[in-house]
Amino acid sequence: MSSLSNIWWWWEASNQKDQFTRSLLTLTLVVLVIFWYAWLLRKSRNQNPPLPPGPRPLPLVGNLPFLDPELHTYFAKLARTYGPIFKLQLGNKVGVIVSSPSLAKEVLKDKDTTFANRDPPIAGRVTTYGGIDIVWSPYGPQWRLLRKVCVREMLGNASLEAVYSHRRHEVRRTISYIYSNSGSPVNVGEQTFLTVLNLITNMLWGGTIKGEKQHSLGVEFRQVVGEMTELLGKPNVSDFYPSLARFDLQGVERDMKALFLRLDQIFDSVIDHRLKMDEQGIKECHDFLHFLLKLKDESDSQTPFTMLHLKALLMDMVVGGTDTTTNTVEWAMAEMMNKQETMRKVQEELDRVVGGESIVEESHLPKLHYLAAVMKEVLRLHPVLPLLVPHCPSSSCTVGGYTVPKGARVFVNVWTIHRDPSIWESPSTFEPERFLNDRWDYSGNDFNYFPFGSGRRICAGTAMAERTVMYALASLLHSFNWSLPEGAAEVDLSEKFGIVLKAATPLLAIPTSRLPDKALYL
Ligand code: HEM
Ligand SMILES: *[C@@H]1O[C@H](CO)[C@@H](O)[C@H](O)[C@H]1NC(C)=O
Ligand SMILES: *[C@@H]1O[C@H](CO)[C@@H](O)[C@H](O)[C@H]1NC(C)=O
Ligand SMILES: CC(=O)N[C@H]1CO[C@H](CO)[C@@H](O)[C@@H]1O
Repeated sequence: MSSLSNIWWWWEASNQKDQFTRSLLTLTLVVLVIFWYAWLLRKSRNQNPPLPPGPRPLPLVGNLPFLDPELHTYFAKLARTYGPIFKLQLGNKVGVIVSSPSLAKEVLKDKDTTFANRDPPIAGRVTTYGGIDIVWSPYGPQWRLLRKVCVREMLGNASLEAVYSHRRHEVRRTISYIYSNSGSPVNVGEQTFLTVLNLITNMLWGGTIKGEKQHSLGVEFRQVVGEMTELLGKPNVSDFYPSLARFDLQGVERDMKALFLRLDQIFDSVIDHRLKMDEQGIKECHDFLHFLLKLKDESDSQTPFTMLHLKALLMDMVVGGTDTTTNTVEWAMAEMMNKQETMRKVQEELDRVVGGESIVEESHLPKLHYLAAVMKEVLRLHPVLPLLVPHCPSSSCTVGGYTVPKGARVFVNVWTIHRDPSIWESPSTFEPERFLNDRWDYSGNDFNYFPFGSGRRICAGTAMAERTVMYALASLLHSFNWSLPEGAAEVDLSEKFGIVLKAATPLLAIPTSRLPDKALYL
């Protein structure tokens, strides 16, 4: 007590009474401090419910040093140790990884409104004019407007139907190109990417760019989009230490900006060209760009739609639509190269439904049940967004009995769920037959199978993805037999994680024509 009494050094004790009061005050203070401390302890212990379990973080860096770039398999491994919900301390941010159907349902359905938010990484913000697009906008009226515009004017059934001729034109052009290369190896991913890109840009701005220029633009796009999705998937210091972001230590912002500027210039030149065409009264193109420009001119200030919003939407369609579709087609072809009997069954179905004397049309697609099962099985084994797009709760809430703090980055590991042996029989075998019974769909109602996500943030392009993947696969397999180059015994099916899951080795396969009438290839 004597050393504690020293805190009263400024209160000169001149008599006994003063000394007594002083001791009494000291005692009261000590008791108060003890109570306060006990209260704090109780509060922290009662931090109810607690945060999810997880590997012990190091001071300052947390679990970052141990992060494996193949995030989906790394997360799957940790889930085996820590359970279906676990936490990683990623610098200043908390990452929460969910890997069971019931917890996925809690996040994407029961607490959908809370989790329908995003925390855009630097790379995402740079490429989308500050995160003002559909993918990265927070849940709210702005996001709703953008999403509605895209679904109604471009990605819905009716609009898709209206521009079938564009898709047909591009797919036929690719088939004819592959035909002219019969017998030599074709890079399946590259050809598909060019087709899908042309198909999407055609839907976006019609025939504004044509011919030779279109091809060189396509090659450039593929490179830029590929690099972008790779950067988007890479964990980066600036994201985990927002206070360090302005130093851009790894140069992500710089690299991404350079890529972004190349696309931005392309958009600018297309828009310029269109505005000039409109001025000169050259024929009106009723495409998506036309609609967006009109929307911009009529925009009210409550939920604004500016030139930047317009370009951000173009970016979403180009970046979100191409790599995803392409990789699904490439995975399907790769899996079938290793399982010829599946490929033969698809071709038999095509011969039955389409026949050998005509070409595949989109109207055939609803009758191709076996091919649909192949696509579903590919999306099960290789969901192109294996962790969806990270969600971010707008307030702290409870999931699976644990607290998920506001602002956490929530990854739903759909890849793990799609390979869970308690749900799927021999989960790592490619077996389209399991989807023949029509029990599974990907509308987001089933939390055992949701390659497009679920809830408010479910993929906006599902209808288009489905059509494009089916149409491309049907045309490739109806027109050609495919074999591996001399010396290649099997296709390497290992995966490489960006934000998009790609084949680690690009698929090269040799086409030979299988339709007797050469006119069907022109
Ligand atoms: C096989 C092809 C595709 C797959 C597997 C796929 C899957 C997904 C997934 C898993 C999400 C995230 C859902 C979530 O956050 O929980 C997503 C979001 C999105 N996708 Fe797709 N997608 C595909 C193709 C497309 C296409 C072709 C387009 C458009 C042209 C598109 C546009 C979008 C957009 C705009 C979002 C953001 C939605 C939002 O945040 O509100 N996707 N997609
Ligand atoms: C769009 O078409 C697909 C099949 O062609 C159908 O299953 C789906 O219900 C349609 N969606 C709407 C909104 O009409
Ligand atoms: C295509 O492959 C199948 C099965 O391998 C074979 O029976 C058929 O003759 C091939 N078609 C042509 C035109 O080579
Ligand atoms: C954790 C990490 O280092 N992530 C990546 C950040 O971005 C650069 C590229 O700009 C990558 O090389 C790093 O691997």
